[in-house]
Amino acid sequence: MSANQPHDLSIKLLVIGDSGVGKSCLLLRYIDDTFTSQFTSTIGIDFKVRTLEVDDKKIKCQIWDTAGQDRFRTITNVYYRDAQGILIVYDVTDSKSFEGLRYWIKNIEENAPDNVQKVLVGNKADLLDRRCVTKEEGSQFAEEHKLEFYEASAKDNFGVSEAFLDLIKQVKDRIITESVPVLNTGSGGAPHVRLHEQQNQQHHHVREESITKKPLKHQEKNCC
Ligand SMILES: Nc1nc2c(ncn2[C@@H]2O[C@H](COP(=O)(O)OP(=O)(O)OP(=O)(O)O)[C@@H](O)[C@H]2O)c(=O)[nH]1
Ligand SMILES: [Mg+2]
Repeated sequence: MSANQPHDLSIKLLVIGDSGVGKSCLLLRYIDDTFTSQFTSTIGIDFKVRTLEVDDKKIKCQIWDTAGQDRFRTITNVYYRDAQGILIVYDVTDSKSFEGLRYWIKNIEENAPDNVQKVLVGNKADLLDRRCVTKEEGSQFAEEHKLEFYEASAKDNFGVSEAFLDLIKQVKDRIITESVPVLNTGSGGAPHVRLHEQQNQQHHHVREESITKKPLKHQEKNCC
């Protein structure tokens, strides 16, 4: 499905974690189904768009790929504000990136909306002989912080679409069940999403009207 197709919901996701854990590669795998072993550290911030259908809803996902390097942290902090879902990534072969998770969780608490959805990803799980963070450690951290957890490999392509899809579903379900203010105040992402939903409801309403007109015409035809 192309990114420019009409959609029911438009959501913003953020990918965060230390430099080199594979954030850009996970996104590249999810959007373009490709992988590169070259390390081109992200400068500032980048984003990609994917539109997909989940439970009969067409969802346009704008996914922001942040730079893990310390020098960009002030820039990336700004993007938390509009995020409805966050993918937090560490590298299972790098214990420092696992320890760094505490920093990222704190950063979310300080900068992101309270109701932001989160998923934890332990990437590079293909590197069996270099692993130094066990699956149990990852899973325990996730449990402590009430996060869904996936081990993944952008390289060997496992766990990637599962993690993104889980996050997208969580965001979609929250938007649909939660009562979000209808007016776009210009400050956050959620009202924007609500606006899209509203437009879509109007669209449905128009369609309903055209359906109800049909039997009327039919009756008129019959009676004359
Ligand atoms: N073996 C293996 N290597 C990976 C995987 N994902 C990423 N890499 C490699 O890890 C390095 C860093 O990947 P990036 O995606 O650029 O890392 P990043 O988190 O975006 O880094 P910053 O942009 O600096 O924050 C690259 O050399 C990738 O090829 C994976 O699943 N398995
Ligand atoms: Mg990157």
